[in-house]
Amino acid sequence: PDLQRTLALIKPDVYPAKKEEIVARIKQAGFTIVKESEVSFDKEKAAEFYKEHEGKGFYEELTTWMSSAPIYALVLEKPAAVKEWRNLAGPTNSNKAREIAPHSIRALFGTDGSLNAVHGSDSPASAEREIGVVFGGEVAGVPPSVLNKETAN
Ligand code: YYY
Ligand code: MG
Repeated sequence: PDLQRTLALIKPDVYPAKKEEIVARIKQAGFTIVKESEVSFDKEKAAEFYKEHEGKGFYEELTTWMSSAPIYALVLEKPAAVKEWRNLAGPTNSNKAREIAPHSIRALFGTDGSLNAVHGSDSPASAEREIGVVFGGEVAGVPPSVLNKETAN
């Protein structure tokens, strides 16, 4: 099956404290980490990243929070990566996640409906856009074979 890429973010509520545990779960689930880096959003970058939510009640708080401290960004690759990473992350609200997906990352590491540990792109188109916002486009446009060489140890 064709490989696909998605964007994962480890958010300020759990970064850096839980980063290693979360990355271990990502690897355990069979994702290839194509690129990873600590990043800091300023308010404008957070607003661009979450622009689909502009105007919603939580937008101001969300973008302020996501620009308040460093986060950890990863480009993940595997077949059906977008859906697979959303499944591993779990439902948006960590309290709901604990009810219906108790082994998910948001169930295990998140707090509530806002502080929920991780981000996952919601479609291949979102993944491409978000990878561009975070990594400046140099990942989205480059074939996996090249990228994997660049990031190999
Ligand atoms: O894609 P996902 O992160 O699962 O949820 P979104 O509906 O895209 O919302 C983005 C982000 O905003 C969510 O992870 C937490 C926060 N949020 C919130 O604080 N309050 C809400 N009612 C909905 C979302
Ligand atoms: Mg979303």
